[in-house]
Amino acid sequence: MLHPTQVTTLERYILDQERIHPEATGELTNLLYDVALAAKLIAAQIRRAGLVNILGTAGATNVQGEEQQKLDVWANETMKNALNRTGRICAMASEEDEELIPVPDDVVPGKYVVLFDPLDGSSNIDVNAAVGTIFSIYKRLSSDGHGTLADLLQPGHQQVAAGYVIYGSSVMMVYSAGHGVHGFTLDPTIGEFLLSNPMMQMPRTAHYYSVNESNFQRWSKGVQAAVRGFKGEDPERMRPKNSRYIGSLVADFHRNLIKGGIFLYPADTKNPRGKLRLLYECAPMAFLAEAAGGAATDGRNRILDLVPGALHERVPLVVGCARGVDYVRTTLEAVEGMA
Ligand code: AFP
Repeated sequence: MLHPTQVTTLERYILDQERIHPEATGELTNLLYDVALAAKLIAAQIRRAGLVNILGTAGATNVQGEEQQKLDVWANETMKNALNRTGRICAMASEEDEELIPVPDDVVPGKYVVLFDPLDGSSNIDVNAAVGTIFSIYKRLSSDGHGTLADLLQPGHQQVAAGYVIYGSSVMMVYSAGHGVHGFTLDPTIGEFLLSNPMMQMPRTAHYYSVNESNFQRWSKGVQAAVRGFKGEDPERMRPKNSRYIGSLVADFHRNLIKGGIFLYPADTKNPRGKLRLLYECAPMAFLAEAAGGAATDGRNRILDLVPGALHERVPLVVGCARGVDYVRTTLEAVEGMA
């Protein structure tokens, strides 16, 4: 048991990591701390959701045509306000905003851009299931002034950091700046994220698969074959797995990271490019998966190599334990041939 004065806070941990990596200037530390502050505010609001009668739809729809709930709007504003006047970023993009979000004119733009999904899985709030905030950080490509669309449309392998906050039975922030994946649990009594899961590793063997199987008839033959394999119909190549699906990417990914599993959101006839967004969901989760020893593909290509053409582009996603991800890729190749 650690004495309370021996615990490691998020700030202390990131600072220590920076000391190990001399190229670091401290700005990324502060940026991650800005995200953590927003996460604490969002967590506090989510905890109160059942009490203050703010549930329900805000009446608006977001750029994907999905119904927005009030907490989505609130979380989005909270993220923007936590980041926009810090001088550390030159632009942002959010799953809830159609266009690039510039920093105010009276703020000197910084060297990073941040992209985020402020409240992923928000349809789960009404039923008290876990939701999350996903973030992704890149260095700007342009040299100065306001950030541009090109600064935001970078392939995932150029991320300098990515992570998520899961608002579950406890609140956890999980991030990677490329050197391992680290998890911090919020201690609500002192309002600090404390190191709880250093150097998280995706288990080598997947015990679970997570997919919305109600889409089965809409999948390609290859995807159907891969999922049948997870159910035990391909015993020579794949051991049967247990199934778990929450419908909240952060929660499904988090369980697979800890217990060992594969998450899929494949293309289907209703969503021919998949449902999840490359920049706000797939690239940051792929960055974390790879940093933890796992893998992520769109079925054929490594997610981190995909070059986004637009802010809200969607791609199919297969992410989790490397062997399971590879099983999906090779099964697609065998059934459907090379693209
Ligand atoms: P919501 O934010 O609308 O709940 O969507 C959540 C999400 O983007 C992702 O977190 C889930 O993995 C996925 O959609 C669930 O989609 P299905 O409901 O189609 O399974």
